[in-house]
Amino acid sequence: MRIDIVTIFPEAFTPLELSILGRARAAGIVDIHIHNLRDFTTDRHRTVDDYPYGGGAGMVMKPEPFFAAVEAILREARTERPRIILTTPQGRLFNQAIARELASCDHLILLCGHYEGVDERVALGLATDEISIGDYVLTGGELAAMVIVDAVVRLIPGVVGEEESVRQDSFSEGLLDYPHYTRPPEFRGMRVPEVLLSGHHEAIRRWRRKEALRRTLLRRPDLLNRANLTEEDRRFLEEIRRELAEDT
Ligand code: JEH
Repeated sequence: MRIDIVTIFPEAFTPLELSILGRARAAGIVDIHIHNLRDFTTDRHRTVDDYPYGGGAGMVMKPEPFFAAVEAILREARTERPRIILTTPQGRLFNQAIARELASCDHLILLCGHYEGVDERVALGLATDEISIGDYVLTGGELAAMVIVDAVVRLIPGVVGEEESVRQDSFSEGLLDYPHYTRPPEFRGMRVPEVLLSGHHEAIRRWRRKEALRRTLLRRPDLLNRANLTEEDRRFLEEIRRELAEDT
């Protein structure tokens, strides 16, 4: 997969060179190119912003450098139909289904705005997608682009270990994870649940499933409505509800 990022802060993307993504890059699984938007300006001052038509506070990013940057990328990459993603608070809310969809693409181009935002003609005439990573206010689109790249690249086969990608397809998707423990068996008075030390694989499987359901019920009940629940899951949920009622 090829990924191009267009930004006025190319230095902000150095974390992408490191860790998991750096490995994927080294292995030739992803090819990431960072572009400085100012390199696609034509004036002496390399101007990327201007005053908003209609007045108001702040500055708006001009459309021409974004169009010039994408046109240069398309000439170089010669890929069929890249997804051109504008990160913006007005976009559709990013989630794992969108990450999976983007992971199947050959070429992603991410456009990062700043200031009060980007001239609407970039959304209308250049981007194929407008995406927001969540309902909170960032100062620009760079962190959002990095979140999207991280979530997408780890889904490409060969980027993270086998185990993790298999867990993806499994029915446990859609629930919160169960609690994890490692050594020591007791730490500052907190004991590892006995069942995990028992070596009884079926008992461990049931405990993990029930604890995943318990956490999801307590912390993210909205996820339960969409999860694929088995008869066993429904019994566990009944037990959890009963246990909660006993505790009051
Ligand atoms: C933020 C790209 C480009 C922030 C807010 C506003 C109401 C009040 N999930 C996300 N959060 N923020 C971004 C994002 C994504 N993806 C994001 C960006 C840009 C992405 C510039 N900014 C900064 C920014 C709109 N607010 C409307 N206002 C006070 C009434 C505050 C501004 C504009 C620009």
